[in-house]
Amino acid sequence: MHVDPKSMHGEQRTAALPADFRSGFVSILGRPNVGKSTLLNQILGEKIAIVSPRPQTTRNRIMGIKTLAGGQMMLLDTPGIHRARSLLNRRMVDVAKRSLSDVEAVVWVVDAIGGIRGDDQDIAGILGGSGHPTLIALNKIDTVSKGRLLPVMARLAELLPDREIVPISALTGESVPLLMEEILKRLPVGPRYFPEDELTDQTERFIAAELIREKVFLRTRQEIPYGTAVSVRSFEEKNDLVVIGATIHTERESHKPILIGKRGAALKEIGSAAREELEHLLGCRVYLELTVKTAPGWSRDPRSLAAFGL
Ligand SMILES: Nc1nc2c(ncn2[C@@H]2O[C@H](COP(=O)(O)OP(=O)(O)OP(=O)(O)O)[C@@H](O)[C@H]2O)c(=O)[nH]1
Ligand SMILES: [Mg+2]
Repeated sequence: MHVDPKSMHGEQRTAALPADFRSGFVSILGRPNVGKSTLLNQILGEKIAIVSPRPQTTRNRIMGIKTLAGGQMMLLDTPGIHRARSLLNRRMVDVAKRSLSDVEAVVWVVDAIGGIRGDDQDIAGILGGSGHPTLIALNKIDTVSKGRLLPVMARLAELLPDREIVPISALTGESVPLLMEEILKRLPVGPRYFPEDELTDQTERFIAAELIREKVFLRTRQEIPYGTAVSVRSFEEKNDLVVIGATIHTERESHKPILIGKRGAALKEIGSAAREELEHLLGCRVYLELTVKTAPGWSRDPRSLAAFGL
């Protein structure tokens, strides 16, 4: 997807890149809920990856492209790595681990509030053996005192020695420019792969489905969001209006009335919250038609998972 199609194209596209222009793919890894998607959005300055206070929000690999004067990085936001039991969660963890085979560098995001957990130890083990240049982003420093960071940093240095640790806040943006500089230093000299106004390889349809899923994550409780998937049935541009038809698939019949709410109130709230963000992202008016459908066992069925990119 592009941002602002009228931006600076011609001039800069033909201008020669500096001889030391760097480029490459970078995986953003970490356990669930540490702020990987928030970091991607902060780096891009646009929201392309959905965020929620619950773990296991991101299910797919999401690429964001950041072009700077000195280089271009293709950042891969990934699902959180954890000891997964269900088929859906195992597939998600596989997506994250597989991203390592496509990248030149890794940013390991660690949660300064939550501290180091068993999943972090597993990740350190994976990264220690991977041979990729790795930076550690110690995130959420807006909420902890400096004194509390030190023991976490010491533990990280034990788990994965000799890697630069950059304390950041993905939420406020504090030290994120410094992190970007450090990422760039670790990439090889290379070409600019994408036009500089390109933001992501995700389609508008995919982002629309994700934004709807985010609103379900934010507005429903317990296991409901985890048993929910969203697909876009139709996406039509009509003059200055985009008409989107989407289906919320829910694993259980009993979740359907909760998602729909009294006289459709809950579904209406989900729809209007998603529509508002879609209008901002697409830069035009959006008409969103949402329906809820029961799809028993979709998260345990490999064919259904494949339909959702897993
Ligand atoms: N205070 C604070 N909260 C943050 C920061 N970064 C992320 N969060 C919050 O942490 C929660 C999880 O953020 P996400 O970006 O969805 O985390 P994630 O690592 O992508 O999570 P999964 O996709 O589930 O693996 C959200 O409530 C964010 O607002 C930060 O720098 N400071
Ligand atoms: Mg995420």
